[in-house]
Amino acid sequence: MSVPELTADEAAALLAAHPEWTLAREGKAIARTFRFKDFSESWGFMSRVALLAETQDHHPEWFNVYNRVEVTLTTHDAGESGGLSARDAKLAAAIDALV
Ligand code: H2B
Repeated sequence: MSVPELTADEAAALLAAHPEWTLAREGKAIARTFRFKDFSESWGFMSRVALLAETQDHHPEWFNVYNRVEVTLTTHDAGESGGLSARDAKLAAAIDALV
């Protein structure tokens, strides 16, 4: 199923609303790094995001080392080979509401 990519204006609005996120992968994704007290807190955060992702049927790419979690959001079903969509904006907003 093809999902529409955000326009440049829509992507700019997303970043304005969620300033901790930055564009990644030449505008095809957004990324944010989270830092916690320790691994347990990182894992707790990842567990909560995993549940959100399941409810939204939209899943993050991420990398964790101890107290750091790097999250990248992109939509595999958008554009020719993935891109930024409203699904990423919705998940970013929900993740921001957790922290
Ligand atoms: N997650 C992400 N990040 N992008 C998608 O395009 C996507 C997803 N598609 N999770 C969903 C699942 C799709 O594969 C299922 C079939 O709805």
